[in-house]
Amino acid sequence: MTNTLHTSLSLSSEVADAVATRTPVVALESTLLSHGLPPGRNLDVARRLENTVRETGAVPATIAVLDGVARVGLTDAELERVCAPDADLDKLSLRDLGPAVALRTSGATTVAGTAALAHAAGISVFATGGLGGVHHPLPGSDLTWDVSADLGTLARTGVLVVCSGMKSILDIAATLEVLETNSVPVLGYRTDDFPAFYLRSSGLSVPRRVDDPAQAAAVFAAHRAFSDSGVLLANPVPAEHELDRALHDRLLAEGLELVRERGVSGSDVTPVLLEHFHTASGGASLDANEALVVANARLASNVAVELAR
Ligand code: PSU
Ligand code: MN
Repeated sequence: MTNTLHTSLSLSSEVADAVATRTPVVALESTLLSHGLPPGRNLDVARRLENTVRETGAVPATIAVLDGVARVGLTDAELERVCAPDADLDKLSLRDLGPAVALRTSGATTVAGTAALAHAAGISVFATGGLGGVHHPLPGSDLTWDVSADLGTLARTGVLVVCSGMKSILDIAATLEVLETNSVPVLGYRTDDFPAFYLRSSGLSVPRRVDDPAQAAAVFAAHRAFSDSGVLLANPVPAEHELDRALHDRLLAEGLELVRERGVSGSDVTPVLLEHFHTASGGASLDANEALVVANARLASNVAVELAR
């Protein structure tokens, strides 16, 4: 038997070289491109994210599974494939990686899937938009079992994830509790308020605050001496791109109603809600989403540069 995982994890030569020479690398996820943004716009964002990482002195490693090979660092043609209107990629969380590799299918990786592959490739800094979390219970029930595998993966994977908090469709207080239970430090970047993706504040406090990339890097390095878990660095959406709160609340209520009407569940909930925001906000949520992931890529890159010092 061949070593399936070994032969199925493929680093681009640029990324392999950077990892070997301890050059800063930033992992980027692909679900936000294929399932979170409309075709056309997603490719622009994908390239902008990679350019932002390069400008800040690190090597970008966008991650996806293509024809059963987990690719860390995509060529431009592979990036185009991930973003194509007819891509029809699966959404791959960590539980889906084994099946995708063994059955030779293709998919975009979520935070959980990307973090696991980045870690396997020797990359410790990762930028995304929003983390998955604990969903509110369905009407008529007082308990939900829909808890994103992003949380369990961060609990066991030593990566620093830079995000803009989590989407306000989630139970953010419960999500922060689960992160605490799993010993994942949560840091606010230049803020005392935990962000909520399109909004700069969720109304909840961050457990800790850092004010520059060097502090974030130092916390991550110190944490890793005691624990195998990851660290969450929460960077609020840039103020000029924050969604209007009233518009946000209306879109969220409509989106949740849509999800209920159509009986959407599981991993389809987030993409359906994001699409509703994007079509019903006249593009404002797209601008916010792009601005926040670009800012997160820049911050992740700055932290990766500090870590490599
Ligand atoms: N950030 C974005 N857009 C997205 C996501 C993050 O700007 O679509 C994705 C991430 O891949 C994250 C996923 O892992 O949303 C959460 O999905 P779920 O709620 O099904 O766990
Ligand atoms: Mn889920």
